[in-house]
Amino acid sequence: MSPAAESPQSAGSAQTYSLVVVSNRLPVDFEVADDGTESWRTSPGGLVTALEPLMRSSDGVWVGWPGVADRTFGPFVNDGISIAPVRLSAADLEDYYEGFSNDTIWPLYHDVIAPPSFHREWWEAYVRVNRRFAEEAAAAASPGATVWVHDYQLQLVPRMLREARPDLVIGFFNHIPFPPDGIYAQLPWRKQILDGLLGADLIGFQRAADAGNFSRAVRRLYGYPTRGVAIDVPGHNGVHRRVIAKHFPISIDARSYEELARRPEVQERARQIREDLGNPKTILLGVDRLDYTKGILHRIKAFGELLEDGSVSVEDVTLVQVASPSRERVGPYIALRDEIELAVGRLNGDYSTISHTAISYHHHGYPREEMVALYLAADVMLVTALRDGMNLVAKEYVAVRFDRDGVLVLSEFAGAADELKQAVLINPHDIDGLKAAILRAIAMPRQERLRRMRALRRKVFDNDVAAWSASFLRTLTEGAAVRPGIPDPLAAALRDVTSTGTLLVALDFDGTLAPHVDNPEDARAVDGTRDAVQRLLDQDGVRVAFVSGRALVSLQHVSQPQSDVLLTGSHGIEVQLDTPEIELDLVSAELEQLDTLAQVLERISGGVAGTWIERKPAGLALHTRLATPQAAQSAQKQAREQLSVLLPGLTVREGKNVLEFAVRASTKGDALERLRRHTGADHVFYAGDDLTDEDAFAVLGEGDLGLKIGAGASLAGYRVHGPEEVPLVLGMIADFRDAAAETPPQPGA
Ligand code: GDG
Repeated sequence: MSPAAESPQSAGSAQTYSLVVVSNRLPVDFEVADDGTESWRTSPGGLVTALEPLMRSSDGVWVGWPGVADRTFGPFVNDGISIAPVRLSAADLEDYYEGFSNDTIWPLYHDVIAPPSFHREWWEAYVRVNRRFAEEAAAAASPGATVWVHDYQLQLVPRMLREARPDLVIGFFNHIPFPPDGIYAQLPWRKQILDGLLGADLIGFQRAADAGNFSRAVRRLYGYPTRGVAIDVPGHNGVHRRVIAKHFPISIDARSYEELARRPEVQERARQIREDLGNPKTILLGVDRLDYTKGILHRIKAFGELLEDGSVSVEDVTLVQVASPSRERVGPYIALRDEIELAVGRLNGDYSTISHTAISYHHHGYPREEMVALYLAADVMLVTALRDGMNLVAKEYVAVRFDRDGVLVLSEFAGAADELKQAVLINPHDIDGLKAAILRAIAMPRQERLRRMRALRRKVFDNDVAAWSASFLRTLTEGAAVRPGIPDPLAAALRDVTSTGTLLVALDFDGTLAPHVDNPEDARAVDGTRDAVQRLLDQDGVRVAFVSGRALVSLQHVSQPQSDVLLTGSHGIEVQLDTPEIELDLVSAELEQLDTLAQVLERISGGVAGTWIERKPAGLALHTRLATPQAAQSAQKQAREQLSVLLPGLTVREGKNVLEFAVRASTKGDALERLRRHTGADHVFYAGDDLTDEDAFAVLGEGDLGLKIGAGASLAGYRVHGPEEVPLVLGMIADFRDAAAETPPQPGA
């Protein structure tokens, strides 16, 4: 696409989004061709692939730097993804990116393989640029939005964001290792960085050891209590905020790699590569960014010694090394390139023949197809990192090998070693051990190769990048702490929206007015709810409704509503709107479907402990709250599969530990629309806690207000901690209306 028009002001977008991803680089690069043509090029990485569907479907935006200095771009949409570019000057790049990020944090976090440089002006640039990213993210986030910040360049953003926007749910993922305390403690700004990260609700790491290192640093430098993955951070008002620090090993889009590998032209290219190399018996392959963490020199040394002592010959074995250009203006990288190229040159000078090259060395970036062809051609993949957060190359090699052949030699210092245990694991510092591992890989019998690769592939395909991002976001939005009390922005919005005009106050019951309990019939609203509802019922121009997924008789039983509360049950299939009777209509075909549904679910539930059936007027619910997670999953899967064949027209709805099937499609959104028509309200206030309440939030418009109870991704504009806050909120609405009624209208208002 063509570039968005440059805007003279800040790139901050007026539009806001419920999901904001923040990373140093955007998933698109700004490019200027030789003829001066400007364009945006998508740079497809695992992260984009993982987040793309989510970004498209869930109203998301990506905030980051577009890869060119000193240019200001307005927000734009590329390939269905909203983009909010952050401007960086050439000086920012030098000090914040090349300096503090890549020459202070990167070497420090990778076990000081190279000595980190500490410069105060770099730190100042890091703070300044992090603030810019935080401001852009805050401007792009809608009320209560989820913000996911990525990587070591942006460690101060979570705290800055929290201060600017306490309503946000904030996650951070660190793609590189987090060092042990003895090393971390060298950082002059060690406390500021920890504080920056602790602004997040969830901090994700690649390995359990990284999360442990982080928690220990927090304990030692701040003395905050930590238990397991939880860290209790003292807040201003004496209330602790719980932060979770946990490992979420990143992965790749394994299927897309296999799909590429299966293409005939890619396989043909793999054959061609082998032929061009002189048909050696064994191709060894290394693919890395040219970086001192990757152990490229150790690999070359081991291979050189194998040639020298005659264990392998250049006719039989070739090492292909792709070292893609990286951070070419950072001092240690310039020196490393010289060292590697000197070593490669020496070795080739000593051992190559006219027909066979010892090391086929390439300092280029290649298209992904070429990388996949190289993986396919390689008999042995060498991943010899001295320290690596994960190492995606290892996983890509495994994903590509649909023939189940090939041997992965993997450093135990790469995060991937935690999962890929069937690789040949090595310590790259132990050159003799590395040589022995290479020889073992070259000679490994086919049966053993297939057995290992099969197990490796299962790991990589079961835990792909979609599973990774889903698991991170689930933990973030379900587990993230929402503080008790009424946030100021909510109070202000309540005043704006609810104090005048006719108002419908529609409330979900379970999880909103009443805490969730094991036995649904025991659910009761928290103290103070009844009085607060009564105050609203006594107001002029206010109607109150309960909106529930429960059957209406059950809702009546547990909520014991005052007689003028409007009721809708079974997601709007049953209503009682100023009538003595419950209204419901089902045709005979629907009644028959209901019978079949009951038979199927009873059979499944009978076989799975901890599950039970709840009958509803137009459907049935399969509850799994008391089952083990595996049993719950299996029961739900059976129900979905069997019913999708027997009764394909059913409406299926998933809630917390419950799967509901209905013969009549209706949602809480339908219920709310009906209530709005019935009451003719100017404004609607809706509060709910569950996935099914999202349908109601979805039908709210301008002049309405949605309140999500508890954590979790939501379309609602505001959230509170739990049912305890709801009577307070209802009381505030009554207060605001009382106050508005007492204040005479202002002239001209
Ligand atoms: C950081 C962490 C963590 C490389 N050369 C070419 C090319 N690549 C691709 C590879 C792979 C990616 O770049 C490199 O990922 P790695 O994981 O191996 O390493 P880092 O770049 O250091 O990444 C690391 C990762 O973040 C994710 O969290 O695993 O530990 O250091 O996908 O295939 N791709 C193409 N041409 C090349 O020449 N197309």
